[in-house]
Amino acid sequence: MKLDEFFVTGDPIIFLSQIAIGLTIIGLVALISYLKKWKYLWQEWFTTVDHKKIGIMYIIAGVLMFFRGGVDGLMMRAQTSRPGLELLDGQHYDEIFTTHGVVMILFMAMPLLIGIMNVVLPLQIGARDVAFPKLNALSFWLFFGAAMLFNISFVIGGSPDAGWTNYFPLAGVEFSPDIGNNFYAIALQIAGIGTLATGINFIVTILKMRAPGMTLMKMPMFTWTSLVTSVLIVAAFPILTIALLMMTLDRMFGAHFFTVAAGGDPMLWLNLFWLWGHPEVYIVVLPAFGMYSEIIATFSRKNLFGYKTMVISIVAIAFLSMLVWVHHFYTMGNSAAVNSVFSVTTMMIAIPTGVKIFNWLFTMRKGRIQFTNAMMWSLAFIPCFTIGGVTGVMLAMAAADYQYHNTMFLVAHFHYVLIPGVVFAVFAGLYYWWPKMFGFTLNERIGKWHFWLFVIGFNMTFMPMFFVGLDGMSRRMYTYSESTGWAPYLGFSAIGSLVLAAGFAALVYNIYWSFRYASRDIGGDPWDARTLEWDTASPVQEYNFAVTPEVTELDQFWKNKKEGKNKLKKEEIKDIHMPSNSGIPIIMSVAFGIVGFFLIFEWFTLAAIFSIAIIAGLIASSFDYDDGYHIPAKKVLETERKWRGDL
Ligand code: HEM
Ligand SMILES: [Cu+2]
Repeated sequence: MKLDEFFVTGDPIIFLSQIAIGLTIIGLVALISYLKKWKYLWQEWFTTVDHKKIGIMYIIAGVLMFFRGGVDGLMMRAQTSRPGLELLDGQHYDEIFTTHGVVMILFMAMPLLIGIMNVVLPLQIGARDVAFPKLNALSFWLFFGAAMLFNISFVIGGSPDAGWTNYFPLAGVEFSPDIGNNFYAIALQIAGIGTLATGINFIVTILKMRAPGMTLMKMPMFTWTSLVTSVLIVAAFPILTIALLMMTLDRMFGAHFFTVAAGGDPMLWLNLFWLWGHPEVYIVVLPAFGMYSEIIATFSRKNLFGYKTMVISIVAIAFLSMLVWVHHFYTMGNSAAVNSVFSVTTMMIAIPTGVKIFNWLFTMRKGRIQFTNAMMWSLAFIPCFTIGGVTGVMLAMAAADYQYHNTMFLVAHFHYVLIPGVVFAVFAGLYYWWPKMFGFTLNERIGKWHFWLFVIGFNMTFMPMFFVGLDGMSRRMYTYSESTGWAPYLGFSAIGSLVLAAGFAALVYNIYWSFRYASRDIGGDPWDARTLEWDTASPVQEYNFAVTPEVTELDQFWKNKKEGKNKLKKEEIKDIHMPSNSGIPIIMSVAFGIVGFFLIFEWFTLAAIFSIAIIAGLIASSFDYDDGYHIPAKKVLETERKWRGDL
């Protein structure tokens, strides 16, 4: 293989990125060495098994990936801002919408949500950690390794270019002979394994580690949505695993699962992909619903309206989400009867979703609403998401979909679902739980800039797409002529995307500002909240709870506060058992990354040799008899005294 087949060459934008990436890596390594922080990073972060730190690492990685995916989005909007522009050529545009879609869904939405779940879940159920802390670290490092592997594709080897859905036959070797799509097959596979492990980990955590007295129907709503999401992960991700494996066999080993000429069937790919892909969009939206529920209740000073119907509707949504996948290919030759069935199941999802929207509105009714940033995002979510939902029902009608199918109308629809449903929620969740993670709140005033710029920019960017879509502009078009009349809409949309980007910049500035200047004196419960995680210090002590809380009803922490019963008893504090750090997860992930890399380049001997490292890691792991250490009661008492001010 020649060097210029290895590195992507010939495009000035990519050439500049290569230089920038090289310099950034050298700069980072030099900076960390200069500050002598390697040991700190290794001991405190790279080998940690603490759910809170793992959560924070997920969040940092997710924000970085949001930046990457966002830049892709901006480039697409720039390219279509005027008719006939040639900022990107067709091939480059294809690569960018593909990586944008993959990065946003798998490497932005998933890690940000899983990151917040990691931080909050154990705290909310009164636990010390997740059920399998080391596996949790492995999940994170597999995701992170996979994200890095996927991201280098645009400078090394070439990006995938067949869309985030990677439909066959386009995605097969016949029409995509370059290795770009191998990146898709392998990186998603590695990330998927990590996600599946997370799903199992969270299910066990929630079912087995709740504080005494917390029955299923006394769990906070975010815990409920995390549980249901985890069950969906365990139901859906194995399907992705199999589909990607078949894709790998097709592309690299000459199998023909998806090629018609040799007896395969591309529709098999569509069925498998969407049988995972549709639940996947609920996997990312459900935890968001949980966050909004917590935040709206807290800042309305009321308990959540219709808790039971909320639980029922989440379960109903999850169940229905597995039964609707065919709505992604109504136009690909199903019978009218099949289309009708899937049309109906799809529309049924609007019912439980509507129930939830009304529950949130009723929660606010007669509440004493506080317009904090977390609450603002939750409020903006409701109308924006409703636009996404209503246009979704329009798309759900099979006959009408023959008109909208593959147009910008669809692109507008799913951004109206995913951005309020995921991104707004992550912002709301960050503002809300930031003090738990870092011990200070983000600045509310800069936060308002972040809010207004982002929400206005979001609507400016995506609203015009509904109109050009109805006017016949298909999705994934990299250019168009003046005579279409779309130029004013797409120009407006491009400006909107800059406003959106300015909103994101305001968030980054807010984080910077707050790290430097925000007050550290906020206590454990700055929002006067309702659930157990607020019964810990901010930032949370490494052992979470000095004494495991007892629960007799919903919103136990709120009740304790009202009754003045949230005091600790000195006698109850005992030695606390903690798991030890482990280097195995990160080392395993590096091994997975290297094997993945060789597989992508189809250097099979090297891949086989390095797979031995993975197996060795598994064996080493099974001989790891370390059963942790204890924090002495005296030390716990001291720590608790410091932040509680009594005892
Ligand atoms: C930062 C703001 C964003 C901008 C400016 C943006 C822009 C775009 C544009 C212009 C397209 C259409 C490409 C085309 O069909 O020609 C697109 C596709 C897509 N976007 Fe976004 N987007 C943004 C955020 C997001 C987010 C947050 C998500 C998911 C959580 C997302 C998921 C997707 C997906 C899945 C596709 C389809 C890719 C494909 O066709 O294969 N986007 N985006
Ligand atoms: Cu769907």
